[in-house]
Amino acid sequence: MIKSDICSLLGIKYPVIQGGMAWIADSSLASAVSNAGGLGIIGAGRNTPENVRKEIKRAKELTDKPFGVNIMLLSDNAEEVAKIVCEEGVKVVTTGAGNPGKYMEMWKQHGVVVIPVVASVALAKRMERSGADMVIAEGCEAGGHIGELTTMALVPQIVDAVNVPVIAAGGIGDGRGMAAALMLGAKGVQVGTRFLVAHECTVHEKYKQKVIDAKDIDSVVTARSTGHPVRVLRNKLTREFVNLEKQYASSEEIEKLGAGALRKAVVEGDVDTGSVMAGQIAALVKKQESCEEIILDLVEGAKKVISNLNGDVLV
Ligand code: TUI
Repeated sequence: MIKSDICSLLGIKYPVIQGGMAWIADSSLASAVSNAGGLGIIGAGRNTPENVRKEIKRAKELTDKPFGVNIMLLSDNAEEVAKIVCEEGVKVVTTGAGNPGKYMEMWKQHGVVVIPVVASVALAKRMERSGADMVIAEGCEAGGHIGELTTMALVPQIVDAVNVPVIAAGGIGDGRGMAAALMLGAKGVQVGTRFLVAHECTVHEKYKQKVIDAKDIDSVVTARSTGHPVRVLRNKLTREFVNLEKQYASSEEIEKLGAGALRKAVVEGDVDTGSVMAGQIAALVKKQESCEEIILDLVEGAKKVISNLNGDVLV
């Protein structure tokens, strides 16, 4: 059995957290992951506070297990959603794309377990000082908004820099990736792209198919020049981004091209001019499965490679 401190801290069976993917991770996906023994996360993204509250209420009906909400800090609604999680008694908050420092005190007062996603040692240390219970160290193999460092380089540096448990994210899609993360000192993993194609994920079928069809080199990073780089699968939209960036277009112009593009792909299934956010591990994701099958494959796969390690590499 693979277990760690984070299982008791979060009240979960397996140290597997589902990424709080904006527009994608709703109550259906989050409750399925929590029911299967992981930690399901509702991604608030840029959704309205009313819709996020509805999703939280629905998740409570679908599972009696703990689940969390991811707050995307670039959203204009971040502050309101930060309050809603307290009002609704949500057990866990993860954050992304910024520094959640100003909300920490409120969350701690309400007994929320706070797990910021960080992409640097400096932010990890700052978050620990402000009372974070754990941190998710996310490498730039991840889909969506990313930092600069890879998971391989980032995780051990953050493990050495903080005393709170570290969860690894970015590029983890099977038991081998999970085992590698544990070897780097992580106490668990956060997985996004593989859960995106889960039966219980309500993302448009064309989005799932694009992830399943992706090859190793099919993900690219757009909008680097704006300071908010985003990893997505190649399509007509990414070619337009390249053209704009080649012409040294302004950040406003580049961000305008990206506005609403994620929703367009997720909800409308427009995978040509929409933004198909996915991680570099997409090529390893070959079929749709249930959340339970995904979690068991991650955990059993990790156990298998760890127990075979001696025979394989030590003489
Ligand atoms: O947040 C994510 N991934 C996301 S958010 C998102 S929605 C979006 N849509 C369009 C444009 C931009 C975002 C899609 N994917 N992952 C967590 C994450 N956070 N990765 C990296 C970071 C990060 C980066 C820099 C966190 C903090 C940071 O610096 C903050 C500071 O103040 O130092």
